[in-house]
Amino acid sequence: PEQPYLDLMAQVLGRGDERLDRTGVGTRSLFGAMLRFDLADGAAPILTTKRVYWKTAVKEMLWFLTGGTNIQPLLRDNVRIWTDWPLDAYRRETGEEIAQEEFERRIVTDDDFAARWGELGPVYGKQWRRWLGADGREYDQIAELVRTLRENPTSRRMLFHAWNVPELGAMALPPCHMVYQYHVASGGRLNCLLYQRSVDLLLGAPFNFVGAAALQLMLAQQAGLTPGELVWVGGDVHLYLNHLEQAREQLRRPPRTVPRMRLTRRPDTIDGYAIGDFAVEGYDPHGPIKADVAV
Ligand code: THF
Repeated sequence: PEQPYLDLMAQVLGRGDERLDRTGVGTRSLFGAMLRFDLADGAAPILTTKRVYWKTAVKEMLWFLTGGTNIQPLLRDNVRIWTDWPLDAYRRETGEEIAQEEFERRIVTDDDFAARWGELGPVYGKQWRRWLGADGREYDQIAELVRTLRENPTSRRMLFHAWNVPELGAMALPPCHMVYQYHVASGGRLNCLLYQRSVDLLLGAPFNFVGAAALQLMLAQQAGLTPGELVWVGGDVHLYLNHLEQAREQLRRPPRTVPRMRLTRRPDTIDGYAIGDFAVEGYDPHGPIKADVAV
């Protein structure tokens, strides 16, 4: 099940178009790709060819669902994958060469500091739960989705979107995983199609698969459905030039048995989940592969 991911990685490595990107690091890039993960019987898209910190990815998804856009709760939960963008802004604007650990410590312990420097702008959580309409109302796309999954599962409008055009400029980073569309197949299987416009194939994609699958499990449970397929579509799929060695290393590793992920409890609402409600079994990956994230 992760072989198509590895094949895509090999394609990007072998015939990706080399170009300079926004971050200045440079990438090899291919445009347009699809991967399909069958989540039936608990199968989880957690890669085995390197250790994926699946709890971090699930915590990130739970944070999106809270509607939050400040990194303070993430850091309090020991999730550091969003620190680089606020840290970069802090260093740029103050000229202070603060260490990442010190910056994170101040975000965690000082609410005023967190309010000023930990904010990412109107990113995922805001758009998913509180999209501000031209009518001044806030729209909760997730609550609406759960309602439709329950009441009108043949709908072709079951989706939520984060690409809020007028607010893009205020975001620390415009959304990468932009649209999640859902589909209920016969037998009550819940399928998801995730469209991701920009894909950091080595570091980001493995997290995005896990986050999307976790969300699919929660939505299915809330709507009385069972998880079906996760269809992932990538736009600009790239490997950063400082990730090529890591990609080659990963491609040398044979995939292992697919792990399972399940929910251990059924909360009353989509807002009731916590990291302890997720159990992963049979996860026996190869070792981690270290790489720097491009900011
Ligand atoms: N920007 C870039 N360049 N790549 C991305 O993947 C990315 N994201 C989010 C926003 N901007 C992005 C941030 N997500 C890691 C994982 C996901 C991230 C950012 C960083 C990361 O460093 N993972 C390491 C360590 C994990 C850990 O320490 O817990 C790993 O080995 O997986 C994609 O949505």
